[in-house]
Amino acid sequence: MNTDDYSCLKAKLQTSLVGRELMVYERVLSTNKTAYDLALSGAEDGTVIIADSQSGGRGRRGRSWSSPAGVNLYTSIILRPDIPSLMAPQLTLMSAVALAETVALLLSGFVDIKVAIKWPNDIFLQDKKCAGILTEMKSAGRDVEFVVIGIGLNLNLRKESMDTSITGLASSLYIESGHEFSRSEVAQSLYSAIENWYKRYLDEGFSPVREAWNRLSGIQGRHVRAASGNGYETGIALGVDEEGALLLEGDAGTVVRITAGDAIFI
Ligand code: BT5
Repeated sequence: MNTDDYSCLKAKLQTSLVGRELMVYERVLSTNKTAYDLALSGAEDGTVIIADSQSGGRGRRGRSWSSPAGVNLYTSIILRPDIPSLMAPQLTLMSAVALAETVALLLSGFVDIKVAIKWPNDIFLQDKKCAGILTEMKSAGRDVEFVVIGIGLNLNLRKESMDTSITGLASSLYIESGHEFSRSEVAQSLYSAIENWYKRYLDEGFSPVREAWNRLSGIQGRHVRAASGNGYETGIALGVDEEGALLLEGDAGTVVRITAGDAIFI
């Protein structure tokens, strides 16, 4: 399996923005890096990069993303929204909602399994991670010049070929459902979902994204420990606020806003 998987994708896309420019590579260091470089040289809003494999797939904070060939989806989308840079994290939450809904729809015909978003950007199936999002941004003054939304989704990855560093932590749609998915069809659904949510976000603002994220995360009311600055904050999660920060209510009733880092249920 190689880039041929994606040979008909362009013709089948049902989007008007996301994927109107589509570049498919056999192997890159990181689709986010390729997309970022292309955006710097003026690539247009909605440009999409896909790779069959990545030699240096990136996670957040210097972590890596295991990216073997032939089985998973690795894609980055360039968006040029007219919003302040401070609001850019909302696009990560928007993408997580689109991704979670896509995964739920794909699995719905095969298994009855809960798809959950884990703060801020992981998609979990049965307590194992099947997808992650890395958003990178360039600002122009106080506004966004462009963002690159990078998505890694484990599709047909088998347990026995999983990188040892993620065995026990990771899953794939195949592992959970016993069904193989067409990468091209999954990409097509994902780009439609992202485009629909993106248009809604630009028209209606963050509120509908926030409502969907809170519902899909199941985080509200849970006891959470979240990284904050150099330490940790613990509290009951109230959900994400209007700007996309996670709100935790501590024992003394004070509410803390978490804008980055990881969170775990305790
Ligand atoms: C993420 O980071 O979850 C963001 C991952 C984004 C990957 C995409 S692929 C296309 C685009 N191009 C890139 O170079 N990146 C993006 P983070 O929350 O930091 O999680 C990273 C952690 O997830 C690692 O430290 C591992 O524990 C785990 N992990 C690594 N590879 C994985 C995989 N394939 N499936 C599940 N978990 C994985």
